[in-house]
Formats: sequence, C-alpha cells, structure tokens
Amino acid sequence: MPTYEGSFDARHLRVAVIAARFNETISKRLLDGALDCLIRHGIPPEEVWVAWVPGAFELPSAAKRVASSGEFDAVVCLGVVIKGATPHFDYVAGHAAHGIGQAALDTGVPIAFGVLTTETAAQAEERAGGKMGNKGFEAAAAAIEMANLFASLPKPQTNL
Ligand code: INI
Repeated sequence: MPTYEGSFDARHLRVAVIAARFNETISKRLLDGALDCLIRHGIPPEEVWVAWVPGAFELPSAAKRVASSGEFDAVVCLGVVIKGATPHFDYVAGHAAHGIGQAALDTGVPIAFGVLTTETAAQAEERAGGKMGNKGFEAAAAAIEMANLFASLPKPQTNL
C-alpha cells in the first residue's frame, strides 16, 4: 500500500512568508514563530523570504502573486483578525480564509493559513507565543510538510 507523508526536512525548500501588519505587535510574534520553525528545520536564515502587507484582507492576492511566481515550494500567510476590534471582522476573516484557500487551489502551491481569528486581543496573544503555542510556528510546519508531500506525490497533469 503506497503511503505518502511529507517530512519536516526544509533544507532544500524555498518558502515565502507573507505577514499582515494590522495588529502588528502580535503578527510580529507569529512571524518570529514561523521563522523559528523554518530555520530549525534547515532553511538558512538568509534564504527565508518575507513580505509585509497592510492587513489580512490583502493576504490572498499577495499569496497568489507569490505562489504563482514559480520561485517557492510553499507560502505561509500570517495575520491577526480580532473580532472586538472591527465590525467587519467576518468580511476580513472570511475573505482571508476563503481567498488563501482559493490561491492554493489556483496555483497548486501549498499555502498555509496562519491567520488568528479571535474574539479578543488576549486570545490572539495566547496563540502567538503564549500558553496556546505559536500558530505562526504551526503554519510554517504545515507548509514544510505539504511542500515535501507534494514533491513526493504523483505529478498532476493539470492544476485543475
Ligand atoms: N486587518 C487585519 O489584519 N486584522 C484586523 O483585525 C482588521 N480590522 O480589524 O479591521 C484588519 N483590517 C484591515 C484590512 O485587512 C485591510 O488591510 C484594509 O481593509 C485595506 O484593504
């Protein structure tokens, strides 16, 4: 029975990280977690690629642009959307989730969803290096695993 599983060896991988600046204090901690993961798994620090966008709403278009460049094996999207802070939480969070997923489907490149969607800033902080871990680290680990899995799977004839 052929069984496929992606390893966490990132030494050979080209990974792009896109971080949303809104709620920057927290998104910087997600970025710290993502970089820690990528470097611990073997990517030389000078080869990790980072781009900043204004907010989570901009993550899907930037992710699609970067993923379709052909220069990366995986993309990690990071952002922080806090419900208490905005009446249009559902639009920003919904667009980010749907759009990032669609960008991954459209490009065939794994794009990890490291966007916190929480009720309060305290809940976001807990998930950005606090007692609930660091979702930036987890998203980067998912990106590594998916990039290695895709490299080992049978090649698609089309991206559809
Ligand atoms: N962007 C976020 O990343 N998080 C938020 O909580 C947020 N709030 O609260 O509005 C937010 N808004 C900005 C949005 O992502 C866009 O940058 C902006 O609408 C310009 O397109």
